Amino acid sequence: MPIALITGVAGQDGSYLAQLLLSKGYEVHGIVRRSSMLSRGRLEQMHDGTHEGTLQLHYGDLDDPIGLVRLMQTIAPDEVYHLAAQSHVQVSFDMPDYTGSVTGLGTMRLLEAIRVSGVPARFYQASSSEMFGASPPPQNEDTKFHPRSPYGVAKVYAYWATVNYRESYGMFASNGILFNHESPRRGENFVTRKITKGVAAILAGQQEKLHLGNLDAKRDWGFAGDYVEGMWRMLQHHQPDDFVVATGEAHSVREFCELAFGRAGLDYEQYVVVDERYFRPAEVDYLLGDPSKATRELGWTPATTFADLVSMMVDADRAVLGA
Ligand code: NAP
Ligand code: F7E
Repeated sequence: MPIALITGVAGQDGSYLAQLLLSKGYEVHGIVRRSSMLSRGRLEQMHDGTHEGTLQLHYGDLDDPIGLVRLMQTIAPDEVYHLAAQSHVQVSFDMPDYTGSVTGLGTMRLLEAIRVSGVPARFYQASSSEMFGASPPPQNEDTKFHPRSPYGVAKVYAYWATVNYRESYGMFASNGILFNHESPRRGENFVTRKITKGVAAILAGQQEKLHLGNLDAKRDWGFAGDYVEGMWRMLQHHQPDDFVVATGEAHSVREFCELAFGRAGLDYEQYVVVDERYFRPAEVDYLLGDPSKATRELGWTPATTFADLVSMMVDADRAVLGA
């Protein structure tokens, strides 16, 4: 039975990936922080009787390098999926130093923990389309990086650390350059979930308006459940490499609002208020991924359409509030 270790297992992607690996018969280990308690709700959703095996949780932090070495020695994983990060772009402007330490250096610490422990694990790095930032669309594996936030800068560092350990030590280390992916388990302060939760709260009479920032930004939004399959495929590939995972379709925040409110029979223009508090010091205007390499070499394609994703998220938030 292969052994997998997931950092950030309590996050959106971690919960879907753990679910996928358990269904494939893996022994799955996850790293959580003591404060992860609140977000373990996502993991509860896995105990629905459809998954074989159990998820074993371990305390750890990307800020604790010795602890990471100890975990590597104890678990001796075959595959490490590194998903933990300070992952919010706007927050990274407020906490640039912290974001650099966790999201950037934290990746180097984990790579070094694998190397010094001598465990021959395959390594997946959760790289991001935010590394492309201001580079015009469509973006693929050859597009120049031009990050527009401390988060994007930290992810560029982590990307190159991954390539460097591959080249220096022959490690099987791959970057998945994932474009935005969402789900009913998405953190509540990312724009898609903020909108779908807002729609449900308005319907339930708990909220009158929804305050948002830049409605004109365009993103290539896919479903997280589809994207974790791409992560797994990268580590089963015959060689380590870097891959874009995206849908190849972009929509604006405004279009997301239109569809989400429309799903509930509402007109977004009646409820959405543009609020400068949510504008960023530098914006990423247009991300549109070209996933043709992942399709060609990994046989990966997204299964969920944009309209289905929006409906899934609105319906889930309405169900929570009974609205
Ligand atoms: P998420 O929901 O924010 O999950 C991130 C996880 O990292 C959380 O479980 C968090 O733990 C953990 N974490 C944060 N700081 C940590 C630390 N110092 N030590 C250990 N764990 C720590 O993110 P996601 O959406 O699942 O994304 C997964 C990864 O993919 C992230 O690296 C993100 O940057 C990257 N990514 C995401 C997208 C996307 O659209 N979702 C696109 C491209 C790349 P707590 O629960 O304790 O807070
Ligand atoms: O913003 C605009 C905002 O925070 C999307 C992370 O998973 O994907 C994510 O980063 C767009 C931006 O995601 C609000 O200005 C408008 O243009 O949902 P977001 P993000 O910044 O694209 C990448 C690929 C990652 O790697 C990251 O980890 O929406 N926007 N109004 C707003 N955004 C937020 N959060 N809140 C608003 O009120």
